[in-house]
Amino acid sequence: MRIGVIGAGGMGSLHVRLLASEVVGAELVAIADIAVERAAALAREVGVDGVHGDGLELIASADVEAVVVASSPGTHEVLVLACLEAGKPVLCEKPLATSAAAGRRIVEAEAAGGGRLVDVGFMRRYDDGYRDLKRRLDEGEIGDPLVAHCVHRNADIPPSFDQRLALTDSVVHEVDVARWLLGEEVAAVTVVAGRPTRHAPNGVRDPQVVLLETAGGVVVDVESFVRAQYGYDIRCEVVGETGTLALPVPAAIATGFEDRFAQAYRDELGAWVSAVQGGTSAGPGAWDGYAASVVTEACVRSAQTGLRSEVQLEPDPRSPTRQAWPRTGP
Ligand code: ISE
Repeated sequence: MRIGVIGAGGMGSLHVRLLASEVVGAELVAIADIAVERAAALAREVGVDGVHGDGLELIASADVEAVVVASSPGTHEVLVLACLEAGKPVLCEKPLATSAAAGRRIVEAEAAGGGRLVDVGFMRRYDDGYRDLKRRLDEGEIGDPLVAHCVHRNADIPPSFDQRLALTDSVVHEVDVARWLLGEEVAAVTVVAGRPTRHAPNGVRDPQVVLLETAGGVVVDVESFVRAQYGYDIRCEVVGETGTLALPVPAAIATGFEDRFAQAYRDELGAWVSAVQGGTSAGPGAWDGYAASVVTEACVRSAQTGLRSEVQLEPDPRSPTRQAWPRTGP
């Protein structure tokens, strides 16, 4: 499958290097970046001929059959909508869009087109540890889930990171994990911040704890700590009626998400290519990206007000009669 990647920064480079050498069925044919010289340098590195300074030009190229969007989140909506207009499958890095309204526009545009074309880069669904946890949960090993405890610690984050990004770009992973593991939508959120670290980025309440309440009553607490200094530490435990399940404890603390989730990123791309080639869909789609954006917007509101914030999802246009929640699966 001839693939173009939009974005030659950190995430785009990660996808380019995997697609160029480790993903069966993928033929990388083009790279785009607004800093075209950055796209050209990456293209030279992996031996790709197609170089563009405009993602829309890459999408329009007849040589590109499918697109990975890994540019800045503010560009995602226009690029994903262009892929839908062109009828080209797209894997869009999280978050799908920078607002719930933008995510909704993508959901509606895809529904209007009649087919599934959008996948979203919630790659933890491809991590072996999370997949094993979900399998055992679904098999009923611990009875009904009641509570979950999540830890999401970054050693450090870019200076541009602000309070909103801590929720919409970082905690958004646990929002998707909660929806996917539990098969339910999130109905309400509460953000609580205690003593900040002296290393906190400007205006970021770091660490902070996010309480997610699912439509079925499960409470998920998420510790978000974006300047933890010591390493990249991801934990997840689900407590059920008869026991508990947790991610395996890694032998060593990772330095960053690229190494902690190297297998997940590779398998995410492989599953996407295989699904598109087979005419099916693999993982999290536009609805999951939209739902996560609605939840993280509620988190931003709760962080501002200090109050519990309810989540209001509009009905799924693909299945108007289906309740927005509880839903099972993506
Ligand atoms: C980053 O964008 C990612 O997606 C990482 O998986 C996450 O751990 C990090 O907090 C985000 O900033």
